[in-house]
Amino acid sequence: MTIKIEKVGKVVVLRLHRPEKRNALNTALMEDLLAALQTYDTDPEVGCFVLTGSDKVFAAGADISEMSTMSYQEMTASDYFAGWEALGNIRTPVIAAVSGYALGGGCELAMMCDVIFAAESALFGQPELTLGVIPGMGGTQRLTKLVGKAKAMDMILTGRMVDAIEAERAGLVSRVIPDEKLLAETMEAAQIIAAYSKPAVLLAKECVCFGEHLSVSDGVKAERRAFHGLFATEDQKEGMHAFIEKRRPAFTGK
Ligand code: CO8
Repeated sequence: MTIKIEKVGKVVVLRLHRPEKRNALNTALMEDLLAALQTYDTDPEVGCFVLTGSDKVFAAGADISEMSTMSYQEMTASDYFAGWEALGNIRTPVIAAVSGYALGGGCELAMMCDVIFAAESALFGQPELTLGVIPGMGGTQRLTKLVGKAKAMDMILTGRMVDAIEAERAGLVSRVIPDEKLLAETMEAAQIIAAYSKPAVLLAKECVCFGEHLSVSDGVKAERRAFHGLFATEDQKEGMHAFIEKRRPAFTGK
């Protein structure tokens, strides 16, 4: 297996594990990761994923050895990298906990997650031009949406790495955490998310994701319908009654 899987309460931790290749993303790793995400996504006992690597590297990008000899015909016939888009169909929130290098496809994989928490040691970059190619797993699109054209152009055209502080300032990551606390703080956030009503969490994620494709007014209408729909759940009654009764809610996902 190219990943390690651990379930802690309602959180599934997926650890990229190809240490000898700096967690380079080959086809086997993609298949292992997607299979795990798809298996647990529909499990009512799973409320959040944490995707992480090692202390030194989140992922050093797509596997250059796997790609290096491929022809144009092989690339297009296999629609190389298209498989990664399946990650966008995962409905349960995914937090990327990034320590060390997140380069090329590694940075793009982190950006496919819903939230990125970065260790102080994290380094993000899109070095594809140094290899004679361009980002191929969404980097030109997602990075630009997250950090704006100026910073995205700077990173993609020069291939330089940005550290965690610069990444946070630019809007690429949501938290910078001391290395030794990265996993603990990420798990704390993941457990908070996983304890909420799962239908509500799924809709919250879905509504935020709508925003990328809809106008604000269409997005607000879709959000309102989703909000109304939650009044068909027991968890809505539980959450609001618990507030009124001054106790902690016990959500069941129903
Ligand atoms: N692919 C394959 N193998 C890799 C990769 C990689 N991306 N990164 C590292 N490795 C391998 C090395 O070849 C080496 O293998 P070996 O021991 O057999 O020689 C081993 O991992 C260790 O590597 P280093 O000795 O370089 O390790 P360091 O700790 O000194 O350095 C770095 C770590 C800085 C991460 C360094 O390995 C590095 O720069 N890696 C490459 C980073 C990079 O260029 N990433 C972009 C890849 S391309 C991409 O992601 C998107 C492509 C989009 C194409 C779209 C097509 C449709």
